[in-house]
This record gives sequence, structure tokens and C-alpha cells, in this order.
Amino acid sequence: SNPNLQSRGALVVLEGLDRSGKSSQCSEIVSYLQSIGLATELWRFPDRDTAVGKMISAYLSNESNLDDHTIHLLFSANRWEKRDKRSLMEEKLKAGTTLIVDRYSYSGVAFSSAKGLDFNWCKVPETGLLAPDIVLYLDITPEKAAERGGYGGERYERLDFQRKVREKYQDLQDASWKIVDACLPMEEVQKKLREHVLELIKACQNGKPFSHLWL
Ligand code: NYM
Ligand code: MG
Repeated sequence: SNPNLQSRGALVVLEGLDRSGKSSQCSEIVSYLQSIGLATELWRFPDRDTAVGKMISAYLSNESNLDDHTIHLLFSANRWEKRDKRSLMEEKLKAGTTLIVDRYSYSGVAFSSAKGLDFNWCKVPETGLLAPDIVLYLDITPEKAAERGGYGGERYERLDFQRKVREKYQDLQDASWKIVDACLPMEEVQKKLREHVLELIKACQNGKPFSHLWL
């Protein structure tokens, strides 16, 4: 049989600036898909529970300082380590589970290149990871994001820096991206995301082939 025509789950990535509403929307989509009987899991990067994730977490909370290249590679390693000898991500998808992923390689490139690291250099360590079937970008200006109760105390959560990150996100957009206005009422954002995801899940059930970064 043609492996390209195997039914599978969808790899859905949500991206956006801090305070764009990604995490809430991710949980919402997962609950919705599960409620209609679709096998779905919520993943997030950084995954702060792994050994590498703990180093990332310490860096983000300013408990440690790392060279910009070093932390970039740790974020990337945090995605690669989820493979752990086999590709857990691919196995889940092949088993029919849809993965809703809160941040992925695009955050890696956008945040590090916003610091001044070379954009193409930032993309290299992500090469060969599974490419998402769709990137749902929750678009918000940093000013509007900051109005939402302001930022927490983590590194990167500053207006001037978020402005640069938004520009880098714009340079990363490709055909797999859907831009959703994050300032619409929550229910409307929710509705748009659900529509995109349901259509995609159908395509994946019909055997949409996998692809890898960078398309
Ligand atoms: N971040 C996240 C990166 O700089 N590179 C990455 O590869 C990823 C996945 O971590 N400000 C940054 C973006 C966020 C911060 O993420 C923590 P979150 O979603 O706020 O926990
Ligand atoms: Mg954050």
C-alpha cells in the first residue's frame, strides 16, 4: 500500500507573540476536538519538564545567563529530544492522534533572530523536524498584547523586543500559515481556528503526506 495515503492525525501549530492568547486557544481546541470524539493531545514548546527544558526555564526566569547561540540550540534540542530514539510525534500522528502544539520552530527562529542572530543560521538546527500541516498565527500588535494585563517577569516580555519578534514572524510566513486576528472577540477567534483545524483533519484522514522543515 502507498504509505502516503495512510490516514493520520494533523500536526497543528499555534504561534504568536506573548499574550496573544495561544495557550487559552490551544486548550480550547483540544477540548473541542476531544468532545467530538477526535483523538487529540496538547503539546507545547518549550517543554519545561525535560532536562533541557529545565535549563531553558532557568534562562527564561533570569536564574541563569547563556550565550544567545547556546540558548537557541537548547530550544531546538528541546524539540529534537522529543524524538527520543524514535519520532514520538510521528508515531502519534500515524496512530491517528491530532497534536495541537503551542509554539514550535517558528518561535525558535523569531525570538533568536530578533536578538540579532542570523536568520538563516537560526533555521538550520530545525531542519529535518516534522513540518506542521498548518500554522495558526494569532496576530496582535505588541501594544495590544501588553494591554492584556501586561507581561509577566520572563525574559523577552518587553514591548520593544516583541516588536522585533513580530517582524521576524512576518518573514517566516509560508503557504501553511493562516493569520487570525487575535483581537477579535474570543469566540470568533475560536470559531475561525476550529474551522481551519476541522478542514485540515479531514485532509489528514484522507492521507495528506508528511513534510519536513524547511519546506
Ligand atoms: N521561545 C519559545 C523561544 O525563544 N524559542 C523557542 O524555540 C520557543 C519554543 O520562550 N517568550 C520563547 C518564547 C516565549 C518563551 O514560551 C516562553 P511560553 O510559550 O511563554 O511558555
Ligand atoms: Mg510567555
